[in-house]
Amino acid sequence: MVEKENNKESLPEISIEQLEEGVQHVNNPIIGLMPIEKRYLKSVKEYVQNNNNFYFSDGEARVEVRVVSDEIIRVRLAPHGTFLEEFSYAVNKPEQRVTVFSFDEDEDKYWVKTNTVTCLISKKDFLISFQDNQGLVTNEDYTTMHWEENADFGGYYVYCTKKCSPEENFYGLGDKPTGFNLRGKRFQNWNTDTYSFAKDQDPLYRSIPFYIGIKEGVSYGVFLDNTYKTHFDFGHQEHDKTSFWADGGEIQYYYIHGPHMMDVVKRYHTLTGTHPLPPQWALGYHQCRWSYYPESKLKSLAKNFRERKIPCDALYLDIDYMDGYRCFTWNKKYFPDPKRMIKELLNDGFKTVVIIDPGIKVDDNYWVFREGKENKYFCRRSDDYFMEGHVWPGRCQFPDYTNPEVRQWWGGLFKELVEVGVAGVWNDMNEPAVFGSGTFPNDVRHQYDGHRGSHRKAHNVYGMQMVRATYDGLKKLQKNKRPFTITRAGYSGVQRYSSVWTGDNLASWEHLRLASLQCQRLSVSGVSFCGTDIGGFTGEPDGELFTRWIQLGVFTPFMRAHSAGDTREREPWSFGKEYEDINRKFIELRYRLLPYIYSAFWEQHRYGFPILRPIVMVEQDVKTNLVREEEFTFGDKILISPVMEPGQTSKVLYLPAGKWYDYWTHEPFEGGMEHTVATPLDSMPIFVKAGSVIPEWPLMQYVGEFEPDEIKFQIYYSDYEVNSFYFEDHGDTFAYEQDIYTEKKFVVKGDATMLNIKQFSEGLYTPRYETYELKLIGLPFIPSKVYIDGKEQNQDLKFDELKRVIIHANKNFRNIEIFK
Ligand code: MIG
Repeated sequence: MVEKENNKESLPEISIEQLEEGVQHVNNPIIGLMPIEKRYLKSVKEYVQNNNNFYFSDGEARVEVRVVSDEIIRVRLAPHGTFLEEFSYAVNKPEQRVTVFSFDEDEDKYWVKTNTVTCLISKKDFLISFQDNQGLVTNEDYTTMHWEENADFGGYYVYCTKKCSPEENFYGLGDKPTGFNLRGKRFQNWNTDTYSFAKDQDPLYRSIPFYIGIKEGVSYGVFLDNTYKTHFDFGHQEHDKTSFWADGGEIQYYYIHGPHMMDVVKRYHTLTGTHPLPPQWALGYHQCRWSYYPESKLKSLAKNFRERKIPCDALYLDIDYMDGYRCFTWNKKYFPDPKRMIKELLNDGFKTVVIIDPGIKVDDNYWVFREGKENKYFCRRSDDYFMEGHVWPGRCQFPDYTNPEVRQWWGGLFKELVEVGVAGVWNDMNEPAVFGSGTFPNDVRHQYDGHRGSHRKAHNVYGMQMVRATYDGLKKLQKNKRPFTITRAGYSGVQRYSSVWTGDNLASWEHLRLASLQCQRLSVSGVSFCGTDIGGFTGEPDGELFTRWIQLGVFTPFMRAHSAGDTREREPWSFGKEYEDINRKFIELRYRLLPYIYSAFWEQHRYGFPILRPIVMVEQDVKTNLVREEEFTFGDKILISPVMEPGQTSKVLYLPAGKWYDYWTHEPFEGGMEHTVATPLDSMPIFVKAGSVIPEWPLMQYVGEFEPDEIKFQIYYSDYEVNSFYFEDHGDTFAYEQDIYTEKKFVVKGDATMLNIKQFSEGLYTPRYETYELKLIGLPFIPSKVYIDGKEQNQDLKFDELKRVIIHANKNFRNIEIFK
């Protein structure tokens, strides 16, 4: 299959350099070439307070400072004094969540103060800065916010320039395929289909205008909620300035206080939401390819997984399952009876996920096109012509997903797919991508939920609104079953509707490294449910690269192998027995750890914890020269240092402060230092934090194959107190919203002669199993007595070959004591 050469040209635009030089010339039809100047705020002349909103004016321009919560303050700029209507696709509920704040002024400045943050506005020069309650300045303007009139479209280019201190580092911004620290670099956000993207290529598929700064060990965040093309410069043009700007709309940013990076990310989640719980099967292994067809091919794929005993939960249908690439249709030659086929796959434990693109074929005999045409659901150009472009089906028109009525219609289109049993939907090409031109022209109009705008404003949210419509539609049609969706494009907040994958990567060792970086970065940017095309989309991995990618994939929240149509077969067994056995071992590991992985999803959903945590997040004051960027923790208990080089037999890694255990050998390791560990192909460095309680399932070939009759917990001895969470529920409904779940907290602490494990429970779910198997790892003494809830037990307390002591307890135990 030939990939269309497309989407690579960028749109005509005014060069950033021109803009940054401060003066540019635009061709005004009436007066010819005229200079456009950047204009800056002057002195503050007056202020008005309205509840938690403070308005400062220099006589013409106005600035709004809003106390959003104790730790979040929003700043907006209206160059001519009138703010745009309050509306955001990213921020769920912009309402106030705080009661205590104060306002004061002295000769030089005003200050708006909450318990944690003070926002200072200097009277003379209108500079804004933020301090913590100890008076430490975390973030301050270098120049005042400024703007430039945009004569072509109306509105303004809007800018904010902050001081950047020599020690300051920057993180976030979503899917950027670059080193973890963004310092010294410049980026833009404009969702772009980037087939076979390269390291450092920018922009890619998603726009997440949110970054985290760490200065002198203190973290803060800035979320620029602006959907136009946005730009970020982290000390690139000038080493002492961090700037962000947008090609339209408002400067509207949220300052989010830390002091820890984790606090910042959690608070960013309070603004933009978290992932709903995915159906549990979606955390299993997914097998995808462009494309598996016809039916016999899919069937033999399924058979292979079961016969070879390689666990798998989902199989994908890429664009060829459709009739001439018409969405919501089937190619009946390849798939004569989809309902029967999907049912048969399901009986064997496989869910079927299908791709749906936004381009609707212009064809009056095609019901989706007719409905869209009759109801005026497709996007139109400024002069009312329909927006037409070529994608897979040929000439297409495109629904305006920024119109709630269109979203409603779109959601309903999934009715038949749900009826035939499709379990998940994959939204592709929604940057939106168009062959040849790349994307829509800027003059395309969008309804924008009643806040009309051109494509300049709607481009970056188009894909997010598409997958939102998809998610909401599925949720309704599936009657309280959790939808599974995956999207390529997105904007801040997309996590409320979907998982994402990083797009068309390459089968190379460099891309394996990028996979780790991109997923970590997405995770701290609000999109934890992410993954990469395991093995690389284009090009050919060898067995070693594929296996190393599977190993990393076990620890990416979304685990899917995918490959382009013109590549060789890419299944876990495609590279020969040696690799197949290792791939199986690691996919099995994923399935054993599913209850741990699921619990991490719950912590993300409920508390806003990112699932992947870079080492700088785990240990904010870590010496950066010790950090290997590919290393991260999954949840807060398991650390992974994936192997990133061919032929590598050992690697040096860093363990953050504290005590750790080698997952494979149970050998204890000291943290706060580097270690050299062996990395044979059939292994990968995995470490567990002392004090952890890690739940494991018995091995299943797919989620729900059987109900476990016992949950196993690996309990790692610690001489300091450590808490662990464990979550369980039905796994595929929204009953958890009515408290039908169980959240357990374990508290582990030991000393030289005893180990104590406490359990606390919350929620209304009762699992069917009765007992736990507890594997005690790292005991520094030979145990002789066990008490469960005060009663001495008669259990065998011998060490097994892996130096573990295994005991059993009722699932409702409250307190276990193990004595020397
Ligand atoms: O123009 O559906 O990124 O995962 O297999 C290419 C075919 C369209 C791009 C996606 C890729 C998918 C492919 N799609």
